[in-house]
Amino acid sequence: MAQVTLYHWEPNANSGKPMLALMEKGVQFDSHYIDMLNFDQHKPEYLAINPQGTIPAMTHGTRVLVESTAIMEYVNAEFDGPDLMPANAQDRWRIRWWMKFMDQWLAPSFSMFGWKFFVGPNALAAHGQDKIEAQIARIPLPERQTAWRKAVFGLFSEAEMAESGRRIGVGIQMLEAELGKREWLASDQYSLADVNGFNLAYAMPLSQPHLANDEVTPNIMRWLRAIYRRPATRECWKLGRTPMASRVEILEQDYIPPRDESEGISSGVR
Ligand SMILES: N[C@@H](CCC(=O)N[C@@H](CS)C(=O)NCC(=O)O)C(=O)O
Repeated sequence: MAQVTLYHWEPNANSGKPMLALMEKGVQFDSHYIDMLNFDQHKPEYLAINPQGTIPAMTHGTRVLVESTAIMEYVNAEFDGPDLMPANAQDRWRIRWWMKFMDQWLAPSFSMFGWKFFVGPNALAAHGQDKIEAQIARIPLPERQTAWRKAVFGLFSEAEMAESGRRIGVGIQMLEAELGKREWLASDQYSLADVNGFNLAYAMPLSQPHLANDEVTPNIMRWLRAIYRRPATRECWKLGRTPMASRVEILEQDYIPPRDESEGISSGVR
């Protein structure tokens, strides 16, 4: 079989999605850790793989694949192992509906909190202002330059943060309602929608403790714990290198109580 290499950061969010799909399918792959806070994603070696300078990317033989959700679909279709897209057309529609909702609506909102409270301050502390300016100038995509500037220099507006907070609240309610209908998010079997959703939402009990806990979102908590317990998920988290990897351990607790609204938002990293 042609060699598979996954270029990824921590095993969460966009990097975690293809990683967990590969692990669930039992595909052997080379893990190539890209240290996002060290700007590895903008270095020539990686730009030769993905000229856009974003992670993740995957190579399979001579094929180069980008876009985390599209990579997951490739992995599911290309390799043996459990099918993560059921045959039923309505289930497939629902899986793709949820993946689109999470990618376009929910993930950018979570991301804004993570970049404001973790990525920006940590990168600034590690590199200093002058070096960061030079790093940002090397970023190929203008929209990623803007995201970095806002994160590093604290330029996300109050209105942007409030809108992201609103979207997260709505998204959590929608997830809770959907998971009240069935065991898994989008079909009666574990699917790519669950892989996608877990990587986005696993830290919610830490980052939004007042919105996601055993009192107000019991279905979300059941679902997160079920995915956390899967052997494939455990294998993914072994590839983490920062303290983020230990945040997922909150799901080892059998009960997570409601907490104050002001608690936790600084942990919402992705
Ligand atoms: N839509 C893309 C988004 C890729 C993306 O923007 N990834 C972020 C990390 S989650 C990234 O590469 N950030 C690094 C940077 O902007 O320098 C996907 O799903 O793969």
